[in-house]
Amino acid sequence: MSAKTKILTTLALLLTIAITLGACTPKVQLPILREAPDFTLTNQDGLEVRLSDFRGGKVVVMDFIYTSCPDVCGMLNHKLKIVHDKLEEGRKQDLVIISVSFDPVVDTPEVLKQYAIEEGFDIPGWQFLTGTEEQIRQVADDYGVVYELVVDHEHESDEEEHEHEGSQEPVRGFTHNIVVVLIDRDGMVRKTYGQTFSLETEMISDITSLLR
Ligand SMILES: [Cu+2]
Repeated sequence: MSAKTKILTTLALLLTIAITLGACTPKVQLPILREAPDFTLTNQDGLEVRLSDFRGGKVVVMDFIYTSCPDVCGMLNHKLKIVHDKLEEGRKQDLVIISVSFDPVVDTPEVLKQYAIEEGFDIPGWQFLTGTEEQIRQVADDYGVVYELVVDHEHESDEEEHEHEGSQEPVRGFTHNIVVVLIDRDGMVRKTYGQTFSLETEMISDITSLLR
């Protein structure tokens, strides 16, 4: 056998081993990053929800939003809805989606409930959570979520002020980063997603790997 043939034979052998191994191991093997910090908040039905309640059974995907966000938060939740819809029927009940609102002043349980219904997010297992400002700030800090209330007084209209009472309201919103956390059945953080992630090739296969 020439040196070249030997190398080619070795490569072919390695490739065969790689394919064989690839076929019988899960595609994704997410590392265990840390224990998910626990919290107790209130959901859209006014019930107390503790993150650790899901330990020992459910995979949790959690994002941080506010319902009056003009763009990003709604898009993010629509992505999570797609994830839920694409899971196999038998696995859906093992996934819990948690959306923590960092706008507790506006996002009361009633507002969260209404939002969930209007946006088509009122599916079993999806928890929309709120709490006191201190509680929310603590949870956000624990998960690396940064948000800040921005009140734009420039949009207060002097002309309309006398015509419509409501027009005196300044424009209110939040600047915030995007954090989506994936927690396994044992309450361990396995991945954190930021602004950009692929649904099909990343998040869905990550979640599926944890649901096995
Ligand atoms: Cu937003």
